Amino acid sequence: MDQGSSRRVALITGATGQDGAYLSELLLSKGYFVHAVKRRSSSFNTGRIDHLVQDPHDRNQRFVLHYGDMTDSTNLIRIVQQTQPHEIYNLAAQSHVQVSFETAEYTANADAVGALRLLEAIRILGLEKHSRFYQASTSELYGKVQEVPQSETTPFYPRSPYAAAKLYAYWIVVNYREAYGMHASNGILFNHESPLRGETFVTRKITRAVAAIKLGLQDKLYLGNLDAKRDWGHAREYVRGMWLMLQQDEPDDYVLATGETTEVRAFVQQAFEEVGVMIEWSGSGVAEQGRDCKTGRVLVEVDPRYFRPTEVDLLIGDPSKAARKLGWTHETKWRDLCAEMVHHDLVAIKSEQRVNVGRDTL
Ligand code: NDP
Ligand code: GDR
Repeated sequence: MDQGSSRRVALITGATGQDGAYLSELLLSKGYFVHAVKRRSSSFNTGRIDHLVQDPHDRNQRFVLHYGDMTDSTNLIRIVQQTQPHEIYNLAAQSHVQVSFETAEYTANADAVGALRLLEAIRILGLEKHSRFYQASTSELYGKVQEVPQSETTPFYPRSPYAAAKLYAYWIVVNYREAYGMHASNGILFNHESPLRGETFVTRKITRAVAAIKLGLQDKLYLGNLDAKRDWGHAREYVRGMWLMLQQDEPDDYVLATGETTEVRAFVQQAFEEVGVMIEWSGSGVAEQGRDCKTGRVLVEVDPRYFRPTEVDLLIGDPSKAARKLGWTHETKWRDLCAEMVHHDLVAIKSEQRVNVGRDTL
């Protein structure tokens, strides 16, 4: 494995996820040698990065996959030791908020202690001054609304095992920066979506369902809290912000967001409009329904199983520090993002043999 002496070398955990795929593409386009960590799985889990995988016999190979897991410190130490990365992007996490209520201990292990393991690997190997570190922190840290818009100075109030685990990760990054002089930064990223978004997050669940309903493959879309408001941006633009954070002379923490917030209900409406269906709402709470204005057919229903024990009602970020210091801004508006996802899913679902409607759709 010849990394080339002058080439920048990056290590990405969570490379098989939405952000990992976009970040891998970005770094490869910038000439980096990219080491990507993937978990062992009994089924293929590299669908988002298959187009980047190269023949290991190719002498010009610049994208290398490593088996790894955030719960295995010896494995992480070995990967960091072998790859000697200039930049480490810690994107791996059990990232589903509702699932974290079911798998709280595992989520803490992977998301909180996992970040610590990686930081310790850097320290054990004496790479504090060699490896810069990015931590995938989240707007879920803000949780219960304290102030809006939320910025780097807004107090945290986590509302889920996921957010509590990410809170630990946030602070351990700050602590290792201050204690050991590491170039370690937190990106406090608000929700970002794309056609690569996991199918159980609300935007993708909606766009896939709208496409499947349009194609006559699904009857209805069942959702939880339609009142929740999120600040949705495009994932491709957010990974650029991650990279910019590690190019700064000094490490710091930054919010990446659009500054606009939208109800889940409005996203549903917009997604249906993309396929020519206007939704009319009636009822409230668990009795709320969305009907096709023309036919009266019920297309959206509320199912309380998707309600969370504690909810984050409103997220809207203030990205002005990132704009000022990194020169980062978002470009894609949420309606265009929604359109891109619906049109992607219309094509994708046509090529699937069946839609896994009965599958876990949290
Ligand atoms: P995804 O859920 O799409 O990807 C998560 C990645 O982590 C996958 O590659 C997954 O592997 C991997 N992973 C999960 N558990 C482990 C583990 N124990 N060991 C090693 N790898 C593991 O998330 P996103 O790409 O959307 O998000 C990336 C990061 O950013 C996450 O940490 C998330 O919490 C955080 N974040 C995301 C935001 C968003 O809106 N997308 C906003 C703010 C923060 P596999 O493919 O095998 O499941
Ligand atoms: P979130 O994303 O919890 O914000 O975490 P998600 O898309 O899961 O939920 C957004 C909002 O939609 C409401 N909702 C539903 N959510 C899901 N998943 N399924 C439903 O059926 C449904 N109905 C309503 C939710 O209650 C919530 O209010 C995402 C993840 O990517 C985290 O890893 C990341 O840290 C944050 O974004 C920022």
